[in-house]
Amino acid sequence: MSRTEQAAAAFTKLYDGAPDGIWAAPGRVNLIGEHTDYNDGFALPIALPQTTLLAARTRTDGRLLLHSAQGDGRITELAVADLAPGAVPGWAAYPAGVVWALAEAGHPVGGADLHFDSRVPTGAGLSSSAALECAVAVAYDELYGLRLPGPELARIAQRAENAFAGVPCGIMDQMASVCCTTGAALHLDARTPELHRQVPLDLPGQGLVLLVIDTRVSHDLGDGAYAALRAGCERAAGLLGLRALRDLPAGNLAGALDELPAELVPLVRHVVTENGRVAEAVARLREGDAAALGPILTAGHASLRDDYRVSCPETDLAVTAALEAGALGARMTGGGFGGSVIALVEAGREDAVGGAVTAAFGAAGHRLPRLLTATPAAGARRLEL
Ligand code: GAF
Repeated sequence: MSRTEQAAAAFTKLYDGAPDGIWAAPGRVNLIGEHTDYNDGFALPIALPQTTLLAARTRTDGRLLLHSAQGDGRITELAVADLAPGAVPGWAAYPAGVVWALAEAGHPVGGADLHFDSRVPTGAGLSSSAALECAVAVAYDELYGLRLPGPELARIAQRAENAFAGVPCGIMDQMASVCCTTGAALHLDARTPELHRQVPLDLPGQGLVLLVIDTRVSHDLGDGAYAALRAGCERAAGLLGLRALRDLPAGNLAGALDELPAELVPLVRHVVTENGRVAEAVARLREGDAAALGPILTAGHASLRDDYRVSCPETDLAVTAALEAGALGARMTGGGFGGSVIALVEAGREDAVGGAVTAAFGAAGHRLPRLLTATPAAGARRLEL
């Protein structure tokens, strides 16, 4: 039985009848452009082949029923009319928040029976929550005949996470989950997500592998550190008289840093140089030179470690061990404070690099990492049964 058939069969058993359809939404890794999205800046994520599947069917009584194959077996039952920020605890806040956000935006949505089955690792910085949200967004879009463009669905999903689940994230993860395409990275302009571009990225064709190293140090964006960084960036932009740090040209960086209190200097330096690294990475990819991403990734990690200070001993060790084992470049990906590291390696070297990182973790007494490889995969979509 395929995964799709399994999800349909589980739905049928739970809800006594077949689903209206099955949708899939992927997790992501970001190649470069970290902590830039909430500064109206740029990023370059790819969708992972790992997805969250959603089997769904509309209801006419305004009830919203949620069940996850990864949950405790119980069905959470809610009334769409009663959905309110903060009212739904746990994982169900992410999908329920999307229904709330659609209704809040004035879209004519009602209830549904939902069954999720996710293969996106949780707590690994690979956007498992965005995958949950975006699966609901695309399913509701079709089931309720909304026909919203991808960036609008991503905005709805981000609104769910910000206002309903209380996580002050930017829009990168939701844009990646909805708008990525197979064989390309998504060049995101977070100020105007509609202007995103697909940048072809044929890793196997260029003899490259992107190794994803889940450090198994669980990251949590809701714990205050992410919000504090975001607030620091917004304060710096305000002090500089800018709408957002994206509006600070790299040529004016040195002068701007002189005007800022010391604690904001490294934050601003990271954001401005990171936007520059995105532009450089896109230029190299457009020239067909994916291997040239290597040093850009490694420079991005140094900036996140030394200036933005969102790395941790495990992510730093994964980067160092991967580079020592011959990776072309490596960096933490996602929000940080744990999560995953990506390493760009020549094809055939992935086992050696992965083995070296695992050995280094063992020697340091860390939990051993989980390894996977990533190729740029498709964004959220309906699956054929
Ligand atoms: C997390 C957030 F959800 C994103 O919006 C982004 O800010 C990222 O951290 C850091 O680049 O994934």
